[in-house]
Amino acid sequence: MRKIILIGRSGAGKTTLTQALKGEEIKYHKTQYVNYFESIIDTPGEYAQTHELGYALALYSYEADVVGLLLSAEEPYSLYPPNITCMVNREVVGIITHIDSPKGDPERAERWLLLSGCRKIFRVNSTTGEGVSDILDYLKEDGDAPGGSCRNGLDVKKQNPQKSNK
Ligand SMILES: Nc1nc2c(ncn2[C@@H]2O[C@H](COP(=O)(O)OP(=O)(O)OP(=O)(O)O)[C@@H](O)[C@H]2O)c(=O)[nH]1
Ligand SMILES: [Mg+2]
Repeated sequence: MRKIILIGRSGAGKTTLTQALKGEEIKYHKTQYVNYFESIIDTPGEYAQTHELGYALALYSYEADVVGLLLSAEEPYSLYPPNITCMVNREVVGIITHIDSPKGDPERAERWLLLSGCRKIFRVNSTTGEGVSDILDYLKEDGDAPGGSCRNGLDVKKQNPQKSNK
């Protein structure tokens, strides 16, 4: 399983998505510091919203294989400047959350993320799990078992035990 770092403003849904990817019960928890799991790095929204703290995100991105920029479908404005993805030498994907919200506009969020430089964009409702398996499939590497989740922060069971975890 490739490791993904989840970045986005407070309330974008990083922790909820983390729980959904890990197959855990969805339970609100305010992120106070960077939570580092085997395959997921969940960051506090304030790090993305505060210039000085943003440097920490740049450093943590080097610990990941993929950077996930979250944007709620409800957000009228994007936190991400145009072409921000070129700032890191990692794959950067866009993740639209709250796609179930009646106030939301996933198409608008997609336009913001494309403008930021994201080539691949996922749409999720983390509370029901809709779209979450697409992200899991994307993160999977050769040798990872089909289906499953990043249970308890551990990788999905490997079919090939010789292959080391990332
Ligand atoms: N309807 C719906 N609610 C969501 C979705 N994702 C997250 N939420 C809700 O949005 C709220 C904030 O979600 P969090 O996952 O805590 O947001 P966060 O990005 O981790 O926020 P910080 O920890 O403050 O950075 C919670 O009440 C979630 O239940 C979604 O896709 N759909
Ligand atoms: Mg959080």
